Amino acid sequence: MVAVLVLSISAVAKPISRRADCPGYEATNVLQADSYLLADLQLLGNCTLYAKDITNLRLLVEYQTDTRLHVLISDSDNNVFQVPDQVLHRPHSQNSTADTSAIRFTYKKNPFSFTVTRVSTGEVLFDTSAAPLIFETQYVRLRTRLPTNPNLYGLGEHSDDFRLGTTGYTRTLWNAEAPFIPRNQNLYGSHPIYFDHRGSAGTHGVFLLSASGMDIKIDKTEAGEQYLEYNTIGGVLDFYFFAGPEPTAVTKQYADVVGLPAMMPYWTLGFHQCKYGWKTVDFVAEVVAKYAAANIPLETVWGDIDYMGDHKDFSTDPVNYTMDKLQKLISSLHANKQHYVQIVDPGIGQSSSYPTFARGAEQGVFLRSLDGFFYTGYQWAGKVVWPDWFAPNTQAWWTAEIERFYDPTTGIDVEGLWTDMNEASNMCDQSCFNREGNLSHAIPQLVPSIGPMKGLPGRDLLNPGYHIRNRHGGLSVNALWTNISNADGTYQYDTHNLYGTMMARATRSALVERKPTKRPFLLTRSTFAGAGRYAAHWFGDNYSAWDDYRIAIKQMLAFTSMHQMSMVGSDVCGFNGVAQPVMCARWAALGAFQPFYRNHADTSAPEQEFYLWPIVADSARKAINARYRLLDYIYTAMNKHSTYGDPVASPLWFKYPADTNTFDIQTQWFFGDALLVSPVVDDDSTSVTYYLPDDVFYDFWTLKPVRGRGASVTANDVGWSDIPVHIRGGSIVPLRAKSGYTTADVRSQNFTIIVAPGIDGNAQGSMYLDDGESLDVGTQKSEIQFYWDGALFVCNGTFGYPTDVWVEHVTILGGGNNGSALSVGKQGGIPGGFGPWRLNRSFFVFRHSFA
Ligand SMILES: *[C@@H]1O[C@H](CO)[C@@H](O)[C@H](O)[C@H]1NC(C)=O
Ligand SMILES: *[C@@H]1O[C@H](CO)[C@@H](O)[C@H](O)[C@H]1NC(C)=O
Ligand SMILES: *[C@@H]1O[C@H](CO)[C@@H](O)[C@H](O)[C@H]1NC(C)=O
Ligand SMILES: *[C@@H]1O[C@H](CO)[C@@H](O)[C@H](O)[C@H]1NC(C)=O
Ligand SMILES: *[C@@H]1O[C@H](CO)[C@@H](O)[C@H](O)[C@H]1NC(C)=O
Ligand SMILES: *[C@@H]1O[C@H](CO)[C@@H](O)[C@H](O)[C@H]1NC(C)=O
Ligand SMILES: *[C@@H]1O[C@H](CO)[C@@H](O)[C@H](O)[C@H]1NC(C)=O
Ligand SMILES: *[C@@H]1O[C@H](CO)[C@@H](O)[C@H](O)[C@H]1NC(C)=O
Ligand SMILES: CC(=O)N[C@H]1CO[C@H](CO)[C@@H](O)[C@@H]1O
Repeated sequence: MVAVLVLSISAVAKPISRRADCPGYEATNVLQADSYLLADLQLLGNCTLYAKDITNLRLLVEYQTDTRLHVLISDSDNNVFQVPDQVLHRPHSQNSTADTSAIRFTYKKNPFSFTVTRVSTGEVLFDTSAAPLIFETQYVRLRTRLPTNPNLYGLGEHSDDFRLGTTGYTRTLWNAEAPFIPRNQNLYGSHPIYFDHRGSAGTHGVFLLSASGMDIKIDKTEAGEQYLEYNTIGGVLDFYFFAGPEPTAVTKQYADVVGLPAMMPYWTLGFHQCKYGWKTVDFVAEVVAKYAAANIPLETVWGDIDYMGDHKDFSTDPVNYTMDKLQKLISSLHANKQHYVQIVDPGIGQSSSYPTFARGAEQGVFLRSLDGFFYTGYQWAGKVVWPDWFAPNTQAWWTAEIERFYDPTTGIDVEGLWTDMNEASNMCDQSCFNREGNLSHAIPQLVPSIGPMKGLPGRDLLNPGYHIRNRHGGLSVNALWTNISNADGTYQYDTHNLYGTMMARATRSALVERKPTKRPFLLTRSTFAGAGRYAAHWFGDNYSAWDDYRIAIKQMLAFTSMHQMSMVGSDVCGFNGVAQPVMCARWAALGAFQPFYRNHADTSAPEQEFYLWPIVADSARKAINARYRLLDYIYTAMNKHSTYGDPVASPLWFKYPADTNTFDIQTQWFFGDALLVSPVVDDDSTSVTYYLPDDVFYDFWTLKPVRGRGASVTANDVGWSDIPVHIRGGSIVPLRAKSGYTTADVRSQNFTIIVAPGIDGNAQGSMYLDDGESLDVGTQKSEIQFYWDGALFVCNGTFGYPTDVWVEHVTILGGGNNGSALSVGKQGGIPGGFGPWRLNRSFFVFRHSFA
């Protein structure tokens, strides 16, 4: 959270002698083998567009698998920065070959360009002959030709249309503090992956593994030729092409490179309440009590920076949030099976009397200026220093600070942490740079050594000639100065976009050290490709307005289906501004069908807890009740995402890739495989027009069948607590028979199984069960499959998780009964006639035994 004054200072362009006709490079010394290709790329003529050209490049092409092609263009000396393997560990090549690969690399020698083609169709997916390659010390440009008006998605984090603009559109990747999540600007995270969906011809993905600041331009030339163009301020061109051809296959292939999202604890799927500006612990306790009085389930309470003393990490406010009072609050939450999460910021208050700072200074963990003094700026704690996540002692220091303050017996026994401000955000722009500091301890002489892949020497690290469209102006404005070096000799210029993800990784490790057997929970604001391995993410400081309610949907879709982050969601009811009851009622329902479900508001915004307005309370109760009955369905979808990369939420075209009507849809989604969510989206409206693909669906609330016709359907009189949800035909959905006040209560409820036959009469589903909190559950898990073939219902799989819960009913929807459900209940159908069965073994039942 934050409200920041933005002083915009744009860097001044330096005059530089340029030539318009950059001739590019020539490929020489080409060495081609079955599974790879190597070549030298020789500069044909200086271009000097924004910086000096690099004369000798190296090309490496690897057929890593039959569906993954790796193309790396680097400087031949390997000095140009590459994302360190310790930050993003690359997969090894499996030595596939051009002959077996689904996509093929071809190249032209002079000027050098390459294409990637889908073998099965001959379709050209990527073609860099659109413009000569430019590879300068501080500017790299590569343009690919594309079909006109392509269906491109991804390139988060942004608040623009889910299907990206194709004319005059620029995506800037430079992690930045972004209050109000402004449109068409760079936000908190960088995920340089796009999906190119070509309908029935297939989907592919293109990932540029680069942390460099960049503008990605999608536009047409004057002659009307469509292109996508990368413009970076340096780094290498490290591409991964994913062949798909199904959209879900692309995202799984991407996960093979950046990793799968961490599995979340079960309780994190409960409802969370947070607010910046809860002045006292007593006030927080009142919020908890008011939720209980309103009978609105509350799972987790969050502590924003209000709890801190002088806004310093690992401290409590001596008056309003004493350690003693906080401990009492947490004990009472725990007694009620509720949870507590707190915020931590990377900006560490610089004061010798602040032990966290003193210990960090002693261990040499903070970023420093050239002369060895601390690099300082301003953040919530006032004058601050920042941890250098590349320094050798930083992890140990951070872990020790977390273990000390969050000691379960003597400190704050949180269940999770929240890392904010980690772009990293600096309230100080370039004008208040200072480097004062008194080192309490001798520090090792810091001589930034430029080594392989750590960044070229001799660059202007503050004002590169090419200005990306950073929303703050110059690269260092409201951020860490880009000329600051990290302990390993790299510079913030190159590593800026990695800061938040490295902090998230360090924090996750600390949480694991603190409670080694428990699955950690961590929420981070800033992300880079692969951040899902460590953390959940919320979409930052949005606004309490209908537009931001709608944006929450497309942001979720990009993160879950394309960025391999599963636990994501917006601040429900909006962070800034005043939440209106009808909007908040709608958002309470919308949030219940997204993975991360937290109500949060700014200190300047009025209270917006769900119990404050009757219509919001009604909507929240109904939505949470449905969500909690679906918890195991959601948990199963989360597990599938964490295990196999199948997105927990996906756009309609992921399931109906050939249906062109779905390509632009950004206000409906599949939550898990089976539930199609189609909320009211217009301001203050009680009707919604949504799309139903040509398939059979069942209304989730009434269980009535609805035949989709590949057309829009309008629902009128949608009440303030209603949200249209459909079960997709062909699915089997496990539901708890009853909800509960907490997720722990829900876990002791029995199940009822809903079978929603598809057009062919069949259905399938699955359910994953474990204890919900162990980091390693070993064999104590159940992976259960459900099948229905029109005559026989089967439940089989593995049943390693010991449980006392039972299946009470199986309900077969539709059938010959024209909408009325058949069910097997307590009296009927179970072989032996015993009614419900315990979920610890396989089971089957025939149609004729259904009551
Ligand atoms: C580019 O310019 C550098 C000096 O600035 C020169 O050494 C080099 O030969 C030039 N390269 C080409 C291909 O013109
Ligand atoms: C692929 O080839 C490289 C180089 O020959 C070799 O080191 C590596 O072990 C091979 N990998 C696999 C999976 O075969
Ligand atoms: C402590 O609580 C009081 C009473 O709500 C409030 O006036 C004061 O601003 C709070 N102090 C801080 C540091 O938030
Ligand atoms: C960064 O640039 C500023 C402004 O030119 C300069 O004062 C400072 O010494 C530089 N810091 C480093 C570490 O180079
Ligand atoms: C810096 O440290 C020295 C030696 O410990 C001390 O004498 C001096 O007062 C300190 N200066 C400041 C500004 O804290
Ligand atoms: C679950 O079903 C079993 C078997 O019918 C029953 O004994 C038990 O009371 C049920 N549990 C709950 C929480 O309803
Ligand atoms: C489970 O049942 C289905 C449907 O009858 C069957 O196809 C499948 O092989 C069974 N799986 C196991 C592990 O028995
Ligand atoms: C219900 O049955 C009637 C008569 O067979 C048929 O006309 C109608 O389309 C059916 N409705 C649904 C929803 O299947
Ligand atoms: C900076 C910015 O884009 N703010 C937007 C936040 O949301 C409100 C309401 O949707 C818009 O009006 C603002 O323009």
